[in-house]
Amino acid sequence: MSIMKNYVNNVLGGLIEKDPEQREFHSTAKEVLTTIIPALEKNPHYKEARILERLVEPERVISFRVVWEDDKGEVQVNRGYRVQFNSARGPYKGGLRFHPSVNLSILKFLGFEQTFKNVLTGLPIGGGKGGSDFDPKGKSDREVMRFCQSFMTELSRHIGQDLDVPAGDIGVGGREIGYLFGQYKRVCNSYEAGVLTGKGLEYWGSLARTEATGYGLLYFVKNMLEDQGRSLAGQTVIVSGSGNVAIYAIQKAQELGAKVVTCSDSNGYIYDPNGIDLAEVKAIKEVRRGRIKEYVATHPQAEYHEGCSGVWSVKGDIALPCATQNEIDLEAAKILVANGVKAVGEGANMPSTLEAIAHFQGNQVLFAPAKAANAGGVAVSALEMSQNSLRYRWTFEEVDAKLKDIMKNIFEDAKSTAEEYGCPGDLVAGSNIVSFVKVADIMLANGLV
Ligand code: NDP
Ligand code: 2IT
Repeated sequence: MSIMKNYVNNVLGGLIEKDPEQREFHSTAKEVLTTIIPALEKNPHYKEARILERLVEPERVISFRVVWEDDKGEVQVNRGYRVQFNSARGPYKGGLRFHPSVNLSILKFLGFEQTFKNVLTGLPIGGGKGGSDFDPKGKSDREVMRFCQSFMTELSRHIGQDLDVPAGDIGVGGREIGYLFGQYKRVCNSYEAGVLTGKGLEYWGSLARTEATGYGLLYFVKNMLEDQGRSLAGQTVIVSGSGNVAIYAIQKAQELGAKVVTCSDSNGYIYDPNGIDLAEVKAIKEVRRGRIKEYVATHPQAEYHEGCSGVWSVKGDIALPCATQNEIDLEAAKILVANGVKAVGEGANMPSTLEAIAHFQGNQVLFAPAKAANAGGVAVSALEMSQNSLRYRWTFEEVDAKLKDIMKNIFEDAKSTAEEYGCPGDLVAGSNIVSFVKVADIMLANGLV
């Protein structure tokens, strides 16, 4: 075994030994570290500086108690976190996730992934992630507000516009960011607009931030297809999820002439042979905060199937997983390939398992990895920070044009780096190497950090 392969295996083995239960974090670390071996071989000084051991260790992990009162007057206790992973490129930046499954392994995987994703945007932001095991589902607006206020009362000590800038993720959208921002302002007695992104448009939010992740995903996939002489027009697309990322991915896919036939939530999926009616999905999810099965009440031609994983058995040309991690396992990947899928674009973070990625790549499926394909959301968050610093607002068209450029650059960087390092067409390796080399060089330039 080569020296560098051995080095990577030792570091990965050390992670498993230290925190055996952190499976999600081990997966993402394995995906990144095993694909950057060519860059380690070109730069043997990284090993001497123990750069991998430094990269996999978050700079700081904060865990705290969140106590709040529900509508019945009962006391509730949750756990809050912020993982400040890496500040080489700028203030820690990354979303907050509110979901019962949240734990340190999930937040470390997301923070590690975010560090590399944020470098790809070319904008000056480090990587972090946070959240809570709080479940916003079934809670009243007042309960969500009281939770957010309690959560921010503690979090406010650890963030700041030049220190750490959270945003949304699963379970955290405009409503939650509004409550969190209100409490930050109250606790800190200062209007520090750039401390959070994804804010409402009337209080320093950026136009196109809501749409950015889904739109960016489609811009990336469009670049990837056009590079192969293909187009999105006329393609059948399978989307999972029905939240922020899925909704705006569906919107842009339809605008670009594709037919989207599915969407889902954690209970099940919809198949609409006529193409998903996005206005209805928005009414269910954004207005009523309902369940996706309600779709069939107004669309009798559509089918609802219990169980979200069945969505991958629907036949289509392009699959866009936009729900959550590990939603495409090897079995689902085999079904997709057998059904003739030509491209996969990851809107969610780590939606495909390592085995599923290998199966796609081994079967000539064009594969757009999450940290490149879904970077549009955080990119527009960084543009929101820029606008807040300028005390100025760009038009929707200006932000959208910048987003398009950023997604094109990410695709081209990943593609050319994959070629340069001897793995042409492998956008997983290409994007990991681009960002790894940049972060590693900054960390070395900054001394023993
Ligand atoms: P939302 O909370 O808006 O939507 C999440 C969607 O995924 C919902 O439809 C939800 O269904 C479904 N979902 C959540 N957990 C599961 C699960 N365990 N199994 C099946 N379905 C599930 O979140 P976002 O759209 O913001 O995020 C979706 C993904 O995109 C996440 O992986 C996130 O990290 C990633 N992402 C988000 C960005 C953003 O800007 N928001 C940027 C980049 C990536 P249900 O309602 O039943 O829970
Ligand atoms: O995973 C992600 O990139 C996000 N949830 C968005 C983070 C951000 O800071 O906008």
